[in-house]
Amino acid sequence: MSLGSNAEKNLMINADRLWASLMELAKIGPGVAGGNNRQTLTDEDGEARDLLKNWCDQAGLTTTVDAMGSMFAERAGEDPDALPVLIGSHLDTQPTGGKYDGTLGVLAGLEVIRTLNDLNIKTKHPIQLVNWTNEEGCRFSPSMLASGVFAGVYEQSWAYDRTDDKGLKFGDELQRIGWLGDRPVGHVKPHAYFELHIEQGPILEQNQMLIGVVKGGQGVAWTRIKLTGKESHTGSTPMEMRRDAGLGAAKIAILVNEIACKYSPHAVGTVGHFDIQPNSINIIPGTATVTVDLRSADDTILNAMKEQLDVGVRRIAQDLGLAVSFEKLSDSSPVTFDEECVATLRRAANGLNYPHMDIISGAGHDAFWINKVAPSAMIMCPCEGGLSHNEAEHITHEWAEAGTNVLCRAAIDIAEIVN
Ligand code: HGY
Ligand code: MN
Ligand code: MN
Repeated sequence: MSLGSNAEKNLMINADRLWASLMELAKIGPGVAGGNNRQTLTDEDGEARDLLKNWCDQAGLTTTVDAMGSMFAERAGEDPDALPVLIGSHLDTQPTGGKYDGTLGVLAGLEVIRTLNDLNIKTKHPIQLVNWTNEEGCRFSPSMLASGVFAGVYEQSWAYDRTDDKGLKFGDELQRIGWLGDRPVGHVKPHAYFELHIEQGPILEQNQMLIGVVKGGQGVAWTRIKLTGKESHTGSTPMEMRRDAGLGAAKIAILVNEIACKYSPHAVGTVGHFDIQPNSINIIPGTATVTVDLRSADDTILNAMKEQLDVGVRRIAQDLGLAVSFEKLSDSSPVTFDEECVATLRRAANGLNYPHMDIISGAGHDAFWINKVAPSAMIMCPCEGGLSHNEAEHITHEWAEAGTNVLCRAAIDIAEIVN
């Protein structure tokens, strides 16, 4: 059912209320430079969940929580047998994250529901607001963990055993913050899923677009590589006798950059984490652990990069006399979103006369996994300078408002207004 009546055509969200909620939530887990450090399953994540739950209660929603801690707050539909339309994203942040990555998608979903309540708009399908646990994957890898369990990509027991760099387990931390839900993962069967997210790249702003209609996303391959050499004295060990794991890590960073640049702009590659031990100025590093993040929207390129990484790292290890081990942290193919959902979002942007363009998401999102179990699609708003995963991440009121208006139109289009 598309947007017919004038009421629907004039339906706009309350942008000031949305912005006030964004700023209120941004107070929880403040960073050191104006952004946020609200990592998954920390006390700060628990505080943000409590605030969201209060807001959902005030909006008259019924909140359920599943065994991965994902929150589902339902606005009832008129047809009790109709499956819910899910809208949402994530509240967890990077250690030096911004105020809007994930948070905009959750609070935009809340604003859609608040607006429908204000106007007493009734829909056939229920609408559920979702906060997915551990989208970022920086504390407990891989990213999009809870949505991955929801989509059957990961076993819940495997997810529970994921550990952070202090050896704390995901399952134990979920219990500790009091958000181990009583519903089985998958207790909700979505009719469709829509996610609003900041672009986290420069394309929309450079093209003066308000909306990105996301047709799909890059495939992602995360690997943790451990090199083992031999600690020895930096002063008295001749160069030809060394087994320098730190040197190996540095060469891997150069290798990853060379591989990705070979396929640029259709690929990216990063070594984001280095751990060199014993990290002493006058000891040759005996062990080094690095993480490698390879991405491409082209599966052939992604597979070629993975192969070249494997061959190149083994050669580096052999040349330097190092032992090497690989741990695959995540491995997902490029994503293509549901055509009907994408068309619904494009129709909503058109109806609002917002300048928009099709885009492929560079970053990973929960919608990538939910797309496996329900028709899903995303919209994006620009972010200043394309900057994200940086405390200086910023968006304008206008961008937040436009994205939320499109989310609202699309959600009620699929949820079907009945009054
Ligand atoms: O890694 C990603 O793309 C997302 O930010 N978790
Ligand atoms: Mn995100
Ligand atoms: Mn992120």
